[in-house]
Amino acid sequence: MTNLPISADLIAENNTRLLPALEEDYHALGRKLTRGGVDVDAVKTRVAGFSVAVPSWGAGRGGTRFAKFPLAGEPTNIHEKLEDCAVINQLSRATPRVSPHFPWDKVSDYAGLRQEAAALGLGFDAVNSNTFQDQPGQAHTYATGSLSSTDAATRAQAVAHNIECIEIGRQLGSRDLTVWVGDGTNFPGQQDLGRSLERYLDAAAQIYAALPDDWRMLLEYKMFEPAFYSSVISDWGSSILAAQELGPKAKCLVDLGHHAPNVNIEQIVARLHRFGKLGGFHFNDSKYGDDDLDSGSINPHQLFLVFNELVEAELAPRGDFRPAYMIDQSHNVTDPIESMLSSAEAITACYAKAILVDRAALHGAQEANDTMMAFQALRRAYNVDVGPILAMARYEAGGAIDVLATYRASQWRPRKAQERKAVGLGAGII
Ligand code: AOS
Ligand code: ZN
Ligand code: ZN
Repeated sequence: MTNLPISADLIAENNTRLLPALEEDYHALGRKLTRGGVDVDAVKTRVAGFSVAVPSWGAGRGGTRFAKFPLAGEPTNIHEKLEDCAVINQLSRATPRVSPHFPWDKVSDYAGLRQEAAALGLGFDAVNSNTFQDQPGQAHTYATGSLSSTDAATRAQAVAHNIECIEIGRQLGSRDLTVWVGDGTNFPGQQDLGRSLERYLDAAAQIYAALPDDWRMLLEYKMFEPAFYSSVISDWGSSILAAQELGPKAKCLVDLGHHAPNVNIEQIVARLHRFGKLGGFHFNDSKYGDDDLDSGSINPHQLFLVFNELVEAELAPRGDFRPAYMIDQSHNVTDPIESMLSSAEAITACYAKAILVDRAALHGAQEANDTMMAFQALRRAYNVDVGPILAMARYEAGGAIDVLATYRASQWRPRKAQERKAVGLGAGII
């Protein structure tokens, strides 16, 4: 039995007010799309089937290395984080799974946690391990590396933690382990660049060996930070080479903020898919580095082009193509619930626009080397305001037509500010 956090009456009240205008806009868009041979209801059905996971840590306020400004009423533990994630899903109907992070989300009863999530209408997505921070009472420090450490006992500890994450994930109903390591160096000569990768591969193989048959290990790459001279898994090349060496259950994970500025990420997506190694995505946006800004807030066109490749991949799947989509953002100056509502909408909108691309026209123009018409096939779809399709899909699924207005009307955060204990440094990432 589900027990959703926002009053169904409040959602209904808001929707009743907004429905006449939405119906008008939806039908007007439907008529326009029909002229191009597109059935708006069919697009809506595909949009309704799309979902993206939210990260448990994203429910808390993020920060920078300079400061973190907690928000009154933000969650301080996994139970409160789940409640907030349930609000996001109840209103958006697009985020039914939470991606947990260990040991941050550690509890004594994982079967109980799974039930608690289910009662809130949520399941669990990829489990994230953490060997980029030391934990209280930990025997060996990760100060100079984890899976690639020169110290065998440190590597063994990092491997054991990842295997524990798999075990926890099994109890939660997850099927993916995401591994991101901060391992790397700050000085030329600090470590042997070849041997550190060798040690990483050896440790990663031990984790891989512990994966259940239907699980995948997602290797997240990142160019720099926390290491500023070299990172062990710095780019998609390192990630795919490692994934190929580990085996078929190892895949690559693309975080949009983990590349050098202006890198053609959509091309990376196409490359990874070509080799059956596209495993997952962390959505965010960036201006300078791994800024973890809200999806689509800086470069929505890039997000659309990424989805254009993902739709191409859907049409020509290789192996078990089931990308794990997750929002990975740091909400430093907004209410995290509002940011994730807005981001889920931005991400889904880009998926909808990519569906609208006239594939026959695009492929025909590509074959004929008609550059302008190929570009126009993308441009036409990008220019469509798909808002009414998303809103109608949400409405029909029981969500809110206007997610932010309904959230604000619910007074969720002010109420939680009264009920929840003060956060200290809070639950978000720094
Ligand atoms: C780090 O930069 C990566 O994006 C991780 O995916 C994630 O943000 C981290 O595991 C949470 O701290
Ligand atoms: Zn990430
Ligand atoms: Zn990141």
